[in-house]
Amino acid sequence: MAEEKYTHYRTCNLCEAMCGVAIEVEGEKILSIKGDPDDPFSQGHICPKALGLQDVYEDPDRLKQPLRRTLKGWEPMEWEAALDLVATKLRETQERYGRSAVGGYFGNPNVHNLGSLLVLPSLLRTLRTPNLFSATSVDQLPHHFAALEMFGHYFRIPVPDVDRTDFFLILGANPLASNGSLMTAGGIGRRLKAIQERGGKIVVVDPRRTETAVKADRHLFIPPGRDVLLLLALLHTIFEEGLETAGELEDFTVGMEELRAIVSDFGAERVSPRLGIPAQEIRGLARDFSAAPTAVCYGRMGLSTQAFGGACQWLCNALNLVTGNLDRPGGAMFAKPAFDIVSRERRGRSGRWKSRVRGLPEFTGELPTACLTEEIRTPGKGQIRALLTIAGNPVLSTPGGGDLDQALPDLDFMVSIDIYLNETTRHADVILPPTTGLESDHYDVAFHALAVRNSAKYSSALFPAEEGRLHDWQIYRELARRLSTDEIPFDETNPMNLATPAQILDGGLRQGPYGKKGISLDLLKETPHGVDLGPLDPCFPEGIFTDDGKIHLVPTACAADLPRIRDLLEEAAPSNGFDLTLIGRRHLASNNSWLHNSARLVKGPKRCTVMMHPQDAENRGLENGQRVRVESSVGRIELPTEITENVMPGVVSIPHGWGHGRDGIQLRIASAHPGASINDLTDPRRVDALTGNAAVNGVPVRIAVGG
Ligand SMILES: Nc1nc2c(c(=O)[nH]1)N[C@H]1C(S)=C(S)[C@@H](COP(=O)(O)OP(=O)(O)OC[C@H]3O[C@@H](n4cnc5c(=O)[nH]c(N)nc54)[C@H](O)[C@@H]3O)O[C@H]1N2
Ligand SMILES: Nc1nc2c(c(=O)[nH]1)N[C@H]1C(S)=C(S)[C@@H](COP(=O)(O)OP(=O)(O)OC[C@H]3O[C@@H](n4cnc5c(=O)[nH]c(N)nc54)[C@H](O)[C@@H]3O)O[C@H]1N2
Ligand code: SF4
Ligand SMILES: [Mo]
Repeated sequence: MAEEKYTHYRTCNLCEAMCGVAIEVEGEKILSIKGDPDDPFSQGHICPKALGLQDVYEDPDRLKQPLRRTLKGWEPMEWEAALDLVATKLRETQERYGRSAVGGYFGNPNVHNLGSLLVLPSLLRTLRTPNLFSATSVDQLPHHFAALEMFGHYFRIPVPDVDRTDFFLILGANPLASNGSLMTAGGIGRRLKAIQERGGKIVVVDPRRTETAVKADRHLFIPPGRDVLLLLALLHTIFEEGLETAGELEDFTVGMEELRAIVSDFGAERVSPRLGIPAQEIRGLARDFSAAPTAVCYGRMGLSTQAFGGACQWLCNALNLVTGNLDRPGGAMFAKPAFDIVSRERRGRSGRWKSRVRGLPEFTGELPTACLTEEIRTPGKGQIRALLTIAGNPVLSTPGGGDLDQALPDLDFMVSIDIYLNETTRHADVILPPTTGLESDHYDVAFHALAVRNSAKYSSALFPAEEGRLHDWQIYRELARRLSTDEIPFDETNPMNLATPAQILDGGLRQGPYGKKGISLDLLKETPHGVDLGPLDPCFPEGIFTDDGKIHLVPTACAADLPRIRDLLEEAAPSNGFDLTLIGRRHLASNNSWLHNSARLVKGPKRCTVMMHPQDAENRGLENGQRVRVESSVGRIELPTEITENVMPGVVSIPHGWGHGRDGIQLRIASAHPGASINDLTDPRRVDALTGNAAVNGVPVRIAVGG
């Protein structure tokens, strides 16, 4: 008898875009994955990665049972024994060496996972260690920093109101490859096209002519790491020409005069030679931005993962504010999610402690990941001796990953909660594999809060967890229970310690801003395509969470970064023969380091190449496709060239997330497409001094012929 065919609707949780997918299923077999045209948010858009939902689910290399590393190799374990062992080792380490001796690193997929967002904090509370790290500080920490300093809450992050803007200034983001980031906007291509169709303009500033730059009305090349000068010069023109206006926020803003004084040093004529952009062009851009009926400046990865990340995000916000574009339709706005994570009680904190070795600052309970390796390697009180990684691949994703690869075997104990045995988890003593993707209930707790339109959507698991499998959140609970002490007990009678993520979500939805209007888990279950909750609304002054209720246009910490910024005005000495500057890039079909084990997603021309300008290639006598060695102050890798006018002279670009095929890993498809890891070249000492965020872009490198 033929099995029943049906269509399952859910949100793809692979990137931030929250696309609705329609999955056609027959029995236990997936027949197709398509965009869901009835999803009010994404309206049918998907990208090739959506197929990854199926490929990861069906991947024979995906782990399904706990593994323990022994002298004879990896051996399967029963869950009870594995959880007991992990808890015992972590507890023993802390009893012997103190709480700091257990470190944690949490990767990107946690933010795309309901169970992790709602339940992981309770496990971390039982560990109570100052040594927690995550992908945040290799990514968007500067956005959180600017949000906390200026608006009083680390998650009060403005998102560009793309659907209503008339002028979209994009710096260091490539949404046509990334599908948008800190700008959840399923179908960003359609939304960008609509700006142009209604007579608006898109300007892209990027050292590479990206997929997005090609479609823009204007693209400006900029040397990596100098955007802060451009932003200051744009503000300079605005003040000099009397174009500034805080609009409705005037009464709630402090620092306008201070900002005017700060930017006075950064006229377009002065910064122009450092940017290679004519002064007239800079002034014209400032005037166009101010004159547009609505405009928004948006800076992403290329602006935050560089040496001036914090200053850049501060100044993007400032530019939006002084042109009257903050918190108004068509400008930079704030989402109002049904499950609201932005509360006065949890505004976020910074600088409460510093990293032991280098003194980098804490931010909302975490230290910058750029100092993880040295905290493992440097002996003394507080050294990390046991490590817990969850959904992270820091060997490929964090600066100086090559060094971390060498340091992990020095740990007394390592446990990884991950679905694969990969470049990082191969060093673990125990791997605990949770269910994933299609086996889990899903709701985007984080990304609804960063979306360009308010909506709510719940996805039930498509397939039930197989017998004997645990969800991530069940693993956290089991570990927390076992780690509980008299000092930090895990209270088994506390309803929050018993509730499922779905129950916690339901409580939050009912208490949330649309609870009274009937939004609850039951309602969302009855609405499988999701519920539209309308365009973004202004939320200030109520949404300003600073102590004095004012927006701080010039936070003290940011002003203190100015001497470093002024140094950028002077020509720096070339660094030891490293005559090129390295930046990263993303490809539509990759997802950081972990979708390369899907045959459908890795097929096609080699992606892990070093892009360089024809002039730079000619000067070095290099040909297209030739294998070269790229060297930095910390490492060297080999990979083929890709000669193209799409990168500016003096700049080379390498994608991150490659470097597979290492010993002891069973990722059959990824191993056949190894590539090399850009993070063997990035230097963990290069951080944004203001926030501690890793500066993985703008790395000085040189190129030699390979072999
Ligand atoms: N040079 C350079 N470096 C970069 C970047 C760059 O642009 N350039 N980008 C940075 C950015 S933005 C980010 S976010 C980081 C990402 O850094 P990481 O998060 O450390 O790296 P990922 O490659 O996303 O690794 C995700 C891990 O999660 C596992 N995983 C997937 N799904 C699940 C699940 O459901 N549960 C569990 N437990 N595990 C799961 C995968 O197997 C993989 O091991 O990389 C950063 N590194
Ligand atoms: N297909 C795909 N989609 C993804 C991911 C993926 O790996 N693959 N990763 C997801 C994640 S974790 C994130 S955080 C987002 C990131 O989303 P985006 O921020 O859009 O990511 P990128 O494509 O890395 O874009 C960064 C751009 O900055 C440019 N750049 C580098 N240095 C500088 C600089 O100094 N100044 C300026 N102005 N530009 C610079 C680069 O050339 C690049 O075009 O993407 C998400 N979506
Ligand atoms: S754009 Fe992102 S959310 Fe949409 S289908 Fe692709 S990976 Fe999934
Ligand atoms: Mo990211």
